[in-house]
Amino acid sequence: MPADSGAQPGDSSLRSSAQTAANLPPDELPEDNIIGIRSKCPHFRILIIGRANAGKTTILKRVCDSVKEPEIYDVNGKKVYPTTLRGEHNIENQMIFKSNPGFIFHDSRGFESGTVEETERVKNFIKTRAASSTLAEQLHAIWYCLPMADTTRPFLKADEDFFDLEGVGNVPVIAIFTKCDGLLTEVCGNLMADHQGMDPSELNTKGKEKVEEVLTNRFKELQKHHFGPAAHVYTQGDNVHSDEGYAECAKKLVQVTAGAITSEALQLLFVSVQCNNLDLCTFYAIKRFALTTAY
Ligand SMILES: Nc1nc2c(ncn2[C@@H]2O[C@H](COP(=O)(O)OP(=O)(O)OP(=O)(O)O)[C@@H](O)[C@H]2O)c(=O)[nH]1
Ligand SMILES: [Mg+2]
Repeated sequence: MPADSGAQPGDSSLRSSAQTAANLPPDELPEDNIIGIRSKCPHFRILIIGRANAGKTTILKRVCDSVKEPEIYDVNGKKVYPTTLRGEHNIENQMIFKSNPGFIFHDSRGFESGTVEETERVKNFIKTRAASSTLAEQLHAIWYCLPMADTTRPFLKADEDFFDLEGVGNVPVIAIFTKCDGLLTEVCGNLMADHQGMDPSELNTKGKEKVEEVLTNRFKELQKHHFGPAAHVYTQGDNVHSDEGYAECAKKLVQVTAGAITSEALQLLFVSVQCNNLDLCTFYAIKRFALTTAY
């Protein structure tokens, strides 16, 4: 945990999960004002899962509006230096972007076939965090990156197994379809073959529509699992640094995550840690005002 986090692991004053607030006596419920919540839980904690090279760090950089690599801390708050090997991450480590220190990210290459050890680590991590009695130590959301570059095999069996995993139930999971430009190229190739001489702008529009349809169907497939994702987003464009579509994806990811959080206290926390999304803050401020003045 970074030195400036304010909260200490195991701090018994940070009582309870807002996700399970309904089971708590009234005096232990999380505060419903943002100063109270932030004093108990200064960070919003997200686990990002995805194969090596899936685009995890890229999407986090867009969400946190950073061009720099994140800083990494071990569980004791000691700074660690990342390995240069792709996909090698310690899920317990905490990644923080200086541009948006309200988020703590945990990084995992997930459920790749054959990596039983990592699978167990992810399961244990989720289980332990779920059992934590402090809001600050709990996991608040999971972002699951699924690269669409391999169009013939969009999901590995191991990925699908994740969405049947007991214990994930309380934490909202958002599916992020990454590297969709590969899918768009393939779809446009098929369209060109079927409609020779199609106008390039029409081809592009129709291609994008088709990609959206394919991804919606893939999302529906995932939703058939016991703990399917609450929502999905997808990256657009191959220039991740300048494409507007990529920035749009990051913005939508934040919006759908806010919408998927069922606890009002956690939703307030999530909205409050946004440094870069004024629209979202305004939307939830108005919504909250409307709800409180309606009674
Ligand atoms: N074409 C394309 N490239 C992408 C996209 N997203 C990320 N990339 C590129 O894919 C490469 C890997 O991206 P990262 O964000 O580092 O992937 P990662 O999942 O963090 O990888 P590890 O940390 O090694 O597990 C980089 O070169 C990115 O620029 C995308 O949507 N389309
Ligand atoms: Mg990475």
